[in-house]
Amino acid sequence: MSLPDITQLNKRFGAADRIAFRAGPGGLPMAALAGPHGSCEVSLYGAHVLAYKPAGQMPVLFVSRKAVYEAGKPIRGGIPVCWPWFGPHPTARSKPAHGFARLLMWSVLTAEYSSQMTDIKLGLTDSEYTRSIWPHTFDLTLRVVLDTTLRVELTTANRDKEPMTITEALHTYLQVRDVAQVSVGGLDGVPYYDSLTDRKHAAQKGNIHIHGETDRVYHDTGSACFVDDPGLGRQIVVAKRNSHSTVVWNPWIEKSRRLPDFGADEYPRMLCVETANAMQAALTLPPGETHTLALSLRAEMKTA
Ligand code: TA6
Repeated sequence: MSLPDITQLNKRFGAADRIAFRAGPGGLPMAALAGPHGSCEVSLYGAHVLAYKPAGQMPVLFVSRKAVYEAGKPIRGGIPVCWPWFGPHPTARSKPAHGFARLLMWSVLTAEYSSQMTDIKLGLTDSEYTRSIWPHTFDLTLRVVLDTTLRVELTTANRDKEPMTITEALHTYLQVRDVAQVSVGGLDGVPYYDSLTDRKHAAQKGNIHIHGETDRVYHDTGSACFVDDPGLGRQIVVAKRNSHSTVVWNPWIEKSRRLPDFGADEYPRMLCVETANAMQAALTLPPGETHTLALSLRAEMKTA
């Protein structure tokens, strides 16, 4: 995988203390964005948001200390882009879990800022490699907008002559103080599929509490999620647009031990609340059409 020239990126897109490109972990190029309301970091590898820190607050995203930063491997944490399929490939288990978008180097399309906002767009188009595992031509854009919230927008453009069917997710790893103390509101009454038991449930009862390995796909919901974290004295709001599924995941103890790029002691510090179109929310995009999956993250300190 050829790495973009960081000096050229800074010449073309850099902007004083607002937009800077540098070699991140593993030497992978990343963009550091800053503004009056906070800062964030986006790896060009996978168009992967690695960090988001609102001004005066603790970081919002979790990244494992054992994360791997190597071509062809997913980064454990931040906001992985799962596309053009969510989860294992529906028929070919040899194909990468959660698709290939998070395993490829993206290019910088635009990088701009104003007094309140810093905004970068990354792009990925089909290649011989992608067409060998997914026979479609496409343009994929990831836009990250840093202002009083962090907005992440994944836009799929079907450049093919045939319709394309995708599932997708912005697989957000939130940083929490102790996941066993956290509650997640916004999904009360929503039906969900429990991936651990392969069972469908008619309705979530009240807020979600995590007391073991949890891996659920909530269906037919456009609702924001409210992650209440008493340990850090804050609530993280995960709002979304054009997403019909929300995935909630924590590996807990045993699964954590089986993940080579995740510390066995890290599961209390994280919770995935994922903005998705998964399972029956698969999207079929006609030729020439576009679709944008949008996420907005904000952290609100709880008054004492
Ligand atoms: O978050 C839902 C999920 O599909 C879980 O089943 C678990 O596999 C997680 O994603 C992590 O997937 P990854 O491929 O990043 O290890």
